[in-house]
Amino acid sequence: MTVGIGVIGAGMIGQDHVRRITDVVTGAEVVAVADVDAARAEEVASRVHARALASGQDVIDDDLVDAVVVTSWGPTHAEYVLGAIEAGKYVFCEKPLATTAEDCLRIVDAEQASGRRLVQVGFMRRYDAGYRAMKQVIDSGEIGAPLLMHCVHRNRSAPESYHSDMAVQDTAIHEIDTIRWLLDEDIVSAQVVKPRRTSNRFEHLQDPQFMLFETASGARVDLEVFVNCRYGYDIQCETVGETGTVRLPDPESVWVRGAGQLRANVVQDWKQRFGAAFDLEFTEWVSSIEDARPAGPSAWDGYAAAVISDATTEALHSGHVVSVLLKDRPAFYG
Ligand code: NAD
Ligand code: ISE
Repeated sequence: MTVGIGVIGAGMIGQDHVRRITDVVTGAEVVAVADVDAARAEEVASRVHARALASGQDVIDDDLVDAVVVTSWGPTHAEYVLGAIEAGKYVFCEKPLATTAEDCLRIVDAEQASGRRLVQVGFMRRYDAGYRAMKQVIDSGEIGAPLLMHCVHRNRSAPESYHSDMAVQDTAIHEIDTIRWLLDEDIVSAQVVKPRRTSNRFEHLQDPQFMLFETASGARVDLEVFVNCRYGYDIQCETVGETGTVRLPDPESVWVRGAGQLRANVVQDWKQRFGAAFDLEFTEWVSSIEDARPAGPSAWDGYAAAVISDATTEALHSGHVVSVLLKDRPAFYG
């Protein structure tokens, strides 16, 4: 069986996923593409001999489309995910699932009403080899109960359109999901500390930010978000347990000795850093559709991340520790 995929949103990551589905993943083919920029949709569709359709809804309704990939701007995600559920089609949605917790809940409710797991959220770190190895160590009990986690999320630079709330909504949302998944528990409170700001930023931006999370068991997580670090794309994570620690490896790079120096390169963007994770994410997603057994990050994970993100945004503005108030997880989500 070949899974026919329709892509809504042919921008930076949409194009990368179109290439990936075509060149890397077996058992799937891009059959339709839509973008509000019709010329862009046409161009991207033509690269893979797919059809450019007039709207996202046309992609959802198309008979050749078995599954939908949503890679348009965040505020448009909810409409397309709800449309795909309504049509009874599997849908992979890049983060965020929706830009409000209310919209995430509407998706969770609609999916439950449909009676089947149809939605997967693009939290690709769960597919990164380093994070997977870290989870294995934590789950094995080898380092004892996790007590602390230290995380770093650095981007080389952020455009003028990037504002202070995006440090959590767009950037730290990856760690929010990763913390929940690695520790297998929810985050119960958030706090944001504002350090001295880098001069390499647009005036309106608070950068860096220092976030502190507390989990249900009392473990504490600190996260530095620094989106104008200038030197590269740098993701770090160390979990400290009662009897040991486990740390994410740096991406593979050769060591160069010369001119009196010993150096290794730093990757420059998320495409390079998580390319292999994205490949595996799509490979496993397509297999899960073939087997009709969805297993990746769920709509519930998207909802939880949105609620935690809202609490963290409130913490940024208030300067207070803000509690996270999640609804009870329905049995539907295991
Ligand atoms: P982008 O601006 O490059 O692309 C978005 C595309 O969506 C544009 O071509 C735009 O014309 C199109 N679009 C906007 N509204 C639309 C609509 N209503 N219907 C159809 N098309 C529409 O943005 P991007 O960087 O590709 O990001 C897209 C999404 O992917 C965002 O939600 C972003 O957060 C997410 N993203 C995830 C990662 C990751 O690491 N997982 C990395 C980058 C982006
Ligand atoms: C971007 O949207 C991503 O998802 C990247 O992984 C993250 O590092 C970046 O800060 C976001 O803007």
